[in-house]
Amino acid sequence: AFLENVVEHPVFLAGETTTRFIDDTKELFAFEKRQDRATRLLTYVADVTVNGHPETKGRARPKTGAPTPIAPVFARPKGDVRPGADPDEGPVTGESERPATVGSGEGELPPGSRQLLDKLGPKKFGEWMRAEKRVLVTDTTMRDAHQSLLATRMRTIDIAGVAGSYASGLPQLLSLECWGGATFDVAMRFLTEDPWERLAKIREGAPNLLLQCLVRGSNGVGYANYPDNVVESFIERSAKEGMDVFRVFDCLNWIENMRVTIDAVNEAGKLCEASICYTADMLDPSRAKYDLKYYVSLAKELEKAGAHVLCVKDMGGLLKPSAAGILIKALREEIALPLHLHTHDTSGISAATLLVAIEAGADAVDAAMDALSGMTSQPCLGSIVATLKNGGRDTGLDLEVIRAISLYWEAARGQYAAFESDLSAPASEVYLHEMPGGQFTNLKEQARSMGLESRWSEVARTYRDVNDMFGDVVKVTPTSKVVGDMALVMVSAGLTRAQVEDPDVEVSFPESVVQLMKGELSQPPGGFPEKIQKKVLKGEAPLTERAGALMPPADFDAVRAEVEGKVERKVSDVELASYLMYPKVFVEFAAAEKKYGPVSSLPTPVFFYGVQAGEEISVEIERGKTLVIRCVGVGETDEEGQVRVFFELNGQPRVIKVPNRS
Ligand code: BTN
Ligand code: 3PY
Ligand code: ZN
Repeated sequence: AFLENVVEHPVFLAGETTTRFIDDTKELFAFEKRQDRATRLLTYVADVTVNGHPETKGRARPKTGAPTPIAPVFARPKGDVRPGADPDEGPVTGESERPATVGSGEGELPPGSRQLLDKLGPKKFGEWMRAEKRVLVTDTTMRDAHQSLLATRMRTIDIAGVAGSYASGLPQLLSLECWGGATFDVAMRFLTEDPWERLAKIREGAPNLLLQCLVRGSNGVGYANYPDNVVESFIERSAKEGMDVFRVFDCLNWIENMRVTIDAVNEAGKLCEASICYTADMLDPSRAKYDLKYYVSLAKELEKAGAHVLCVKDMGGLLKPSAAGILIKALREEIALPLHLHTHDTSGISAATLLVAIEAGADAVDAAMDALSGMTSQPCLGSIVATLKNGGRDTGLDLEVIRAISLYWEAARGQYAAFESDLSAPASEVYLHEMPGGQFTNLKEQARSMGLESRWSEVARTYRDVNDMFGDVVKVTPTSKVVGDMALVMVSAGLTRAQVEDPDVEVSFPESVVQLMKGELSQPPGGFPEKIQKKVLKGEAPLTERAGALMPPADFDAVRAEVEGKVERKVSDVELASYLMYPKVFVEFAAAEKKYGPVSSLPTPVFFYGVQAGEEISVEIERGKTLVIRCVGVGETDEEGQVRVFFELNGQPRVIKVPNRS
């Protein structure tokens, strides 16, 4: 095993070994871990085969015979010698042979937005965006689309598996939104995956496209403020690992809560896209606090704060076409930054919003690949591109490529039937509750699990009541989660807004509501309504300053020692970053990873449902290292409650015993 480690080591392979190679290369001694990986993976496959996956239990199953997603390969400059690139043989996945760099040479990827950012730097890149005639397009499929349609459950193998197709087929894209938001937490918590591994794999597949992530200002990729140096180090680390564009927002549009992040993105030399979150209805005089002046003044402040791009982030899909036209036109006149519009199609009208915004001068728009677009997700990318084709603002994107990539996503989506919502039509109800797209399906699910399924319209109405009771707030993670938590408590306890506000009615508020009212997430201009805040905080004084600024900075060495104690091994810098964001989730993820090995490399149907007797799968656990796993049979449960699962691993018989927990 030691020799195997030596001859397979990249330094050895590159012929760059020195006399200190063996002494200095500690991973050469990691054979115990290497040998174990296959056994651990077999243990997982056996377990999920016998017990199922907790996340899919009792839920819809993918259709039998659902197709496997196969990433399309597009014609490249000649000289493409990747195995399987023969067009007569149909599409193949050839990611492993992808060149690590782009350039104009034969067989290499066409240069894209990433090369342009490298060349121009972030400030000039922003100027380029603003001067560009084409409508620039960000594809959100890898982040917001599955966050909004499939509860963020899309796995790395399905996401990164198509990155190379984008790189070769759609080099005109502005960016791939593929990371941050809820993906960070969900990857570890529900998918037993390392979010940093996802980033690395997408980065490798698409070295010519900008990668974009979503950051909740001082709430990082979490649900409340972190110490400033934790947010700073998170941004710095993400940039080092390959992130290019940071879309930064605050859940109450409080710019003080965004500055640390904006500064860190600038410090890292990356593109800072600061957001104004759109809420209410700009044209409704009864909610005058969110009028045109409000948004324009936020935009001006963000421009001053160091943004390179301004994002109009319509997380609820509340921006109506008429308002979009007025807003974009005004922003174009009042600030010099390029404008990037993000919306959701919950109402069914978002394509009209995009088109009016484009008419009014929007520089860039977000859309999702057809198969993952619409409803609570983004507008349909292919249709937007087709609509703009041959006009003055043609996106330059290839519709045939879009169709091929969308077919991939259609097949990928088919594997996640367990996470589909029952939403089957657009809903103007969104103008009542104003829930963000990413929350809508989740809250519906939460309501169902509490037995409130048949009372959804009450939940929606109550959600709005909570909004009004909290002072008519911006609703986006994490504030949206708080409003949702409160609404569910009220509906299930049969409490009205008047009762909740009544000092004489005893209410047990969810912890998230207490945190919100204390000011641990963010603060609205002028504070929260005093009456409800007093009742929630039971006399405790709320914060008047930014929560993150009051926290002592994390002592990174001490935190590292702490996590290494918990997981009983050294941790890498990215693992430390994960722990700083999600201490408990990371430790549990590390334990699951230790027990089950690299489960992220399992095909999705196997990850969620295991294998059947007679089935054979191949699993690439690292580049060029593939395990062939065949399930020979599954035994009966013995007196001790154990089940034997019989495998062949690369042709060798193996028996794995797992407890029957079902
Ligand atoms: C974790 O602890 O974070 C991940 C838990 C994974 C549990 C696995 S999933 C397949 C199998 N079925 C179960 O019920 N448990 C294991
Ligand atoms: C998130 O914060 O995850 C969002 O998608 C907000 O829109
Ligand atoms: Zn969104």
